Amino acid sequence: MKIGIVCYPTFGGSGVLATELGLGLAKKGHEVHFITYRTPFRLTSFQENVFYHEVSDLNYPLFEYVPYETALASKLVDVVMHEGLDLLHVHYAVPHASVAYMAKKILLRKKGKYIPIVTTLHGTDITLVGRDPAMAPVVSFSIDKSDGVTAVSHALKKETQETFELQNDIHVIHNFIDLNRFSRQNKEHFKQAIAPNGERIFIHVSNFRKVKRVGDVIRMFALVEKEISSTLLMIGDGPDRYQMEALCREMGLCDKIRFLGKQEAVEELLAISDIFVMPSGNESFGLAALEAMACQVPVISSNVGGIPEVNIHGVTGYISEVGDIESMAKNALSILKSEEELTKFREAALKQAKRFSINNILPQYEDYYKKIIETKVYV
Ligand code: GMT
Repeated sequence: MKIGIVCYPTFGGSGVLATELGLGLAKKGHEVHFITYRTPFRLTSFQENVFYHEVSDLNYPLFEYVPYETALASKLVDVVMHEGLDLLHVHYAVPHASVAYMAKKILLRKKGKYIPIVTTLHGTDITLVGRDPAMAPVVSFSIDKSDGVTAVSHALKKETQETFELQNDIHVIHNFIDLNRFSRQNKEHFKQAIAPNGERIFIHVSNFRKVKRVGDVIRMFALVEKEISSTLLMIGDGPDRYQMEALCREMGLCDKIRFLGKQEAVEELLAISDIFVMPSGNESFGLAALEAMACQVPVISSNVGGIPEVNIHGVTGYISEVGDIESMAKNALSILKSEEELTKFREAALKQAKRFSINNILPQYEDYYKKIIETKVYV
């Protein structure tokens, strides 16, 4: 198949998943065209069957904001026509679903070309941004006008159906992981540098937005640290980082907490970690938690959205109510009470991660594409 992929090229989970999906499809012989405003950050090297089309940034003194949607829709028309695409798969509904619908209509009317659209809902495109009255009418309309809609968890499917009155069905395809890349490698020298006195290593990876409740990571860590000598690695960057660094200073934890910023090889940091912390206020799946589990790191998380579909309470880690840092700290300590207990959780985390292996999930997308292409409904 010739597949066009539209996504955000940044560090967010939807962009990561879209890029890994495209690369995985290309490896299986499909031709994949990424269409976005910057090279997706995991698209690091040349790969056969992979093409990248940059959406031009048409700046004009009149514009306070460059009309990206118009430029993207025009680019989609161009790429679909000239590359002969069979399907467009757009990741994150806002604004990609409505832009794809616009391109589809133009192609049909002007060129007589039918292009099916699959929209994947990732989370905040529904739970935060999409449901906002400023966006909702367009988001719900364009989801309904997609030929196929997938959601990354059952929880997100349910929430989408509760939020909008949709006619369209939603098919659940979970996030996936490449177990060749995300595995527990031996990085003992690295561990020595970070935890020279055998401290336990906690890790948090996110884009430091409000929804991630990064302050809860620090506060729960402060409770744990009173009991067990530990260090905390903070990976990623975003709007809350300044505030979080200030919180560490206020709490006198600067020597225990390291802010490492955005990291490409996050698997190397996961490989030396003992506990992954994800206290999010909203999380449709929790790809970062899955990456940790694949590296045999048990997860201490909140219980929102799709997290319980990934992190099994008492088996791969623990889940607590949002904001309950006492429970999170208690759970972390219970995993770390002995080496045997930690090993038990590590093994279970890996076993669970294997369920979400790219080898199991990618064929679900291929089957879904085939079904959508065959259905050809002129909506
Ligand atoms: O909020 C983020 O972490 C980024 C966001 C995105 O769309 O880029 O991630 C969402 O999509 C991921 C991939 O499907 C999911 O694993 C994350 O759970 C989801 N984030 C939220 O729902 C907050």
